[in-house]
Amino acid sequence: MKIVFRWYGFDDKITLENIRQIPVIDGIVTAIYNTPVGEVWNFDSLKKLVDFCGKNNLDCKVIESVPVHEDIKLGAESAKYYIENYKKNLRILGELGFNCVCYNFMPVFDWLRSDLKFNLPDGSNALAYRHEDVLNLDPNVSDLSLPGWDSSYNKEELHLLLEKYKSITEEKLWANLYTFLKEIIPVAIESGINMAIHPDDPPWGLFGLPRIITGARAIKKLFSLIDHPANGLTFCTGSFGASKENDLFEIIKIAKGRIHFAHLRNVKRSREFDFCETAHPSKCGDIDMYAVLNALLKSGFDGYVRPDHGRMIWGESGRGGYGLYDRALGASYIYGLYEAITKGGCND
Ligand code: DNO
Repeated sequence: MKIVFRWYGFDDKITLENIRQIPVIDGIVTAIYNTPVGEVWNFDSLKKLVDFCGKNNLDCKVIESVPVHEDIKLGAESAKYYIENYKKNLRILGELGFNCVCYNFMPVFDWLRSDLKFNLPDGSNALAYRHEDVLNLDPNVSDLSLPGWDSSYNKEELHLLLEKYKSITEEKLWANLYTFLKEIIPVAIESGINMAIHPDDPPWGLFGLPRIITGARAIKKLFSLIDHPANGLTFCTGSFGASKENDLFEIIKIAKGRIHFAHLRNVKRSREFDFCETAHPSKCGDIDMYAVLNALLKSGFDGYVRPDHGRMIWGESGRGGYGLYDRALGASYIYGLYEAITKGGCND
């Protein structure tokens, strides 16, 4: 298992010098952020990232994300063009030694929260989701954007896109996912890359848009579409764990051998559909992080993990969920669990 840290590239105010001083970090997970979604990434820019990580003694093997163009999810005419570009990106990434690509298949919006600065009792703040607030948002008029999103649209584009999705049922979205996977998985295999789909966050439909990667049944279905380990999963405890319907241990069982990347973070659920993010340790939220990591390792997991969204602590401000301090605490905690589990001290 390798612990990686998300870095938003040269524009990130958190530097590799900062990151390499977190003693448990093996590598970086990053992406190219200034190329429009669907276009081919520049080889030299990627190489520059890889080399820079290397100079800082950090591995650079994981991409999060290569975003999937909406036309692919919509099954539009131009989907073919964007799928070909996706393949080109995978080939370039393979050539540069990347071996894991995280992506998602959520229509229009990536992860969604209603509050980017929810006050926790200890004076820190975190990301939170209140279903009622989200239902009251009209995506056509509200300003929706989150620091982690790979793309944002202007109002007209967004309106047009939402109109196009009116005819996309869950079934159609599954069919379009299959078309995409059928084309790209063989290229991923050739390029030595494991594809790791990120679950929908939160794992339920919003604004009338379908969301399909939501829990155990969906993951079974996903794997059966293309039965190859390269068609794999990013196991995100916070995304799956936002719904109390999801049994994380059942998902780990189903996804044995197919989890290539794990996002480990904790959430505290309140009313049905409402939750806030917390510090990583088990005692801070509803997820038993020890039990989850233990189950993952017992299932043979040997992929990448990263601390996920952190709180803002010690007066830090910046990209919501992606400050330095709390993610560094999270990484150290994950390493502590890993060491205890693998040294056998507290294994059941
Ligand atoms: C949020 C992240 C997601 C994730 C994408 C993967 O912080 O977990 O934005 O990167 O959904 O495609």
